[in-house]
Amino acid sequence: MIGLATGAAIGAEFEVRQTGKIFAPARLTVAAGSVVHFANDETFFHHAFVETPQFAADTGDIPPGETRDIVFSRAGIYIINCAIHPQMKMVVEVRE
Ligand SMILES: [Cu+2]
Repeated sequence: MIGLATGAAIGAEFEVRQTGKIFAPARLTVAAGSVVHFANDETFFHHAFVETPQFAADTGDIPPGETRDIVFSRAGIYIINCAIHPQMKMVVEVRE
């Protein structure tokens, strides 16, 4: 169950591409417990992270052509940033 933007079941998987120095899609709605795969389609590093009082996660550097996962365990609306490209942002809405 990859790539669906809405209607997630618990434990569903989603994919975000990092390409053209953007996250695609720019917004994703998932159920709590879902895993999001962050795939780097480019020839340089990306690095996705989220830091809020209620939830934080960090993929570390993602080499070209590789994928790192974040499990969104807690409901909320989170801005995902790239530590390397400050202009790169997306929103993940996590529902109960
Ligand atoms: Cu980046």
